[in-house]
Amino acid sequence: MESFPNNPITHSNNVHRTETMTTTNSTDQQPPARSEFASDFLWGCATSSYQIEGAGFEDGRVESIWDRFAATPGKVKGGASGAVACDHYHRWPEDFDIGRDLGLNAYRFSIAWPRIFSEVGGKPNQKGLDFYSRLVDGMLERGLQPWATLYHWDLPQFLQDRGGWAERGTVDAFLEFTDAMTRRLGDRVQHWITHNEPWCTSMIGNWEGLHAPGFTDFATALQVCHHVLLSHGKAVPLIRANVPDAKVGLSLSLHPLRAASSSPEDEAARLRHDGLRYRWFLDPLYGRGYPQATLDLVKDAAPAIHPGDLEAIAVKTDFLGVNYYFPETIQDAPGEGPLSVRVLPPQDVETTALGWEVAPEGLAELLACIENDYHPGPMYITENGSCYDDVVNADGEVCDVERRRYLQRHLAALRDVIDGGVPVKGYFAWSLVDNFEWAEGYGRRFGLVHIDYDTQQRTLKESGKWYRGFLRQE
Ligand code: IFM
Repeated sequence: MESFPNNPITHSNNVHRTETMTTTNSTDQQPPARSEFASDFLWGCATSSYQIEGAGFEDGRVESIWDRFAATPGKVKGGASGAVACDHYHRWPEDFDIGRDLGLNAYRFSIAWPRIFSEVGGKPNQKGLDFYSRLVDGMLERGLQPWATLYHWDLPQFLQDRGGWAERGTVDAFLEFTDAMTRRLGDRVQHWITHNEPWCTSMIGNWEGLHAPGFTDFATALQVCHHVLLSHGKAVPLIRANVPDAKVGLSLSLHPLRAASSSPEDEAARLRHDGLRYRWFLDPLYGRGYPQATLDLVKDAAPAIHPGDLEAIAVKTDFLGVNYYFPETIQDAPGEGPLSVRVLPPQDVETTALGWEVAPEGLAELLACIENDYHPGPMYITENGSCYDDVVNADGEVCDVERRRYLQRHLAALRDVIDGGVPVKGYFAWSLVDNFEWAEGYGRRFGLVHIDYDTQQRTLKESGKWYRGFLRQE
């Protein structure tokens, strides 16, 4: 689950500059065709371990912070957890067959750290390593290029018990995990994403308290964020040492930011929000350190930074993963949170079932901003998708026309921004299958494939059929 429109957060102060990069007015035209993208463009779907695997305590998997959080009354809607989820742990061959039949040429998955380590300094769990090895073989057999994410939020609880990401020692533990996985899979997996959405790991989990581990302390969140970025920076050379010709990056969740009005106050608020939501991540990753204006605002909540940390974080990467869902509108709100800003809920615009604005032009705007501001090299859309209240009809079909349209319009926007010169090399739809949507439980569906959680039956939705036709150029 991404930031909610009313959370205390939000994007770039360069939105106006997009005009020089691209045009974004063609998102409502004809659906795009695959032939309008480069022939080597990657077409994937993305998933994550805790959201789909299930098999909560099988084959030596230990408790994660999400197991603990989900077991805490009131934290997850309906008291749901990922204990069974889509039972992908056992049903992955069927899921990968669906991916192959869709015509995907890539698949993004994440590795559950609690399947690999059960104690600090322990030996990696052979059964956990073997599972991911089988998974990767299964992808390759079906023509799916594996894109492995090392951290998609399921921290082992034993590490949280020692302070979690707020503790510097967790960086070392992450490196042990990275080493184990890249040694085991590095002969077959070339593409590695160190972290998925550090914003969510740090801020939603430790400031907003809406995700595991559920803390509400801003200083803790900033320290967590620093350690997550540091662990990324330190993992990159390790991955390169273990994986021949590795391609390494990380995935950030980002939003284009709009000021609520043309008033100087709202514009200033947008810039403050931008400093934390966008520059706090991209500036250090691209060698500029944390933005001074934001450091001044957060004052004593600023993280402890050791000599050499910023150099480590600024390690050169091979790509940037961008997860895009919606734009944010920012209003000046004196005294509200450390930045005196408010993120407004969308008004008088089309939204998804989660209340997220549908704004394909925002994808183009965001990508053009990143390109203008940082020139990060190749970018991949590592997540983009929409939540709707899908139902299986009497004919056994899911007519999710809104999701199909969402997908078409976002791909059209992507085509246009690429035509405008922004180097995006692949697109991963979120998600292959409906899954555990974190604090929202199972009521929120993002999949191209419907899951009946009682029977585990998979049904390709209308949106999935359209993606299949698009990919197969039918
Ligand atoms: O389901 C999540 C995913 O885990 C991270 N990015 C946003 C998705 C939709 O909320």
